[in-house]
Amino acid sequence: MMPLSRSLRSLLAAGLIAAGGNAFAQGAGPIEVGDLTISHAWTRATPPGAPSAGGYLTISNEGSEPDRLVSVSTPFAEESAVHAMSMQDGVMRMRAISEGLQIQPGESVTLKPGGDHLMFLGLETGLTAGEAFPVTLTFEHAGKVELFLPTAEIGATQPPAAAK
Ligand SMILES: [Cu+2]
Repeated sequence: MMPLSRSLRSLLAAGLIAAGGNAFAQGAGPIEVGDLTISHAWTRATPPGAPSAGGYLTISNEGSEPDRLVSVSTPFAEESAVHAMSMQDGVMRMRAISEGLQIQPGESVTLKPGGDHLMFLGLETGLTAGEAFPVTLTFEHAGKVELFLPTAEIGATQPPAAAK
C-alpha cells in the first residue's frame, strides 16, 4: 500500500478531493475559518514503529466570542485528541482536554513541543519529514476545517519552513 500522504496527494492532484465549503490547504497557511486564523501548523517525523505523534499549531481568535476546539481527526491515526501538559510531583504529564481547548476573543493559543499539543494515537503510518499529513479540526462555533501538517525532522522543536 502507498503511504497515505502520497495517495492523498495524488487524489488532490487528480482533483478527486473537493474543497467543499471548507478552507483546505496543503501546508499553505495561515487558514481562516470563521473568526479564527490557524497558522504554523506542523508535525514531526516519527521513528520506525512509533505508536503516536504530536501536532502543533497556533489558533488566533479575532472575533468577539470565545470558541473551542472540540475535536480532531485524521486518517493516519486511530484516535486524535488535544492534550494538555502539566507538572505533577515533578514529572511532566499529559491529559486529554475533554472539555475542548478554549480560544478567548482577541487571544492566540499555540500548541508546541513541550506544551499543549494535538496527540495522534495508534498511527496507521509513520510520519516522514518533508511530507504533509491531513487533519480535520472541529470548532464549536467556527465549524470544521481541514488542513495539512508539514512534517519536520524527528525531535524538531521548530516548525519546518513549509509551515506558514
Ligand atoms: Cu499527548
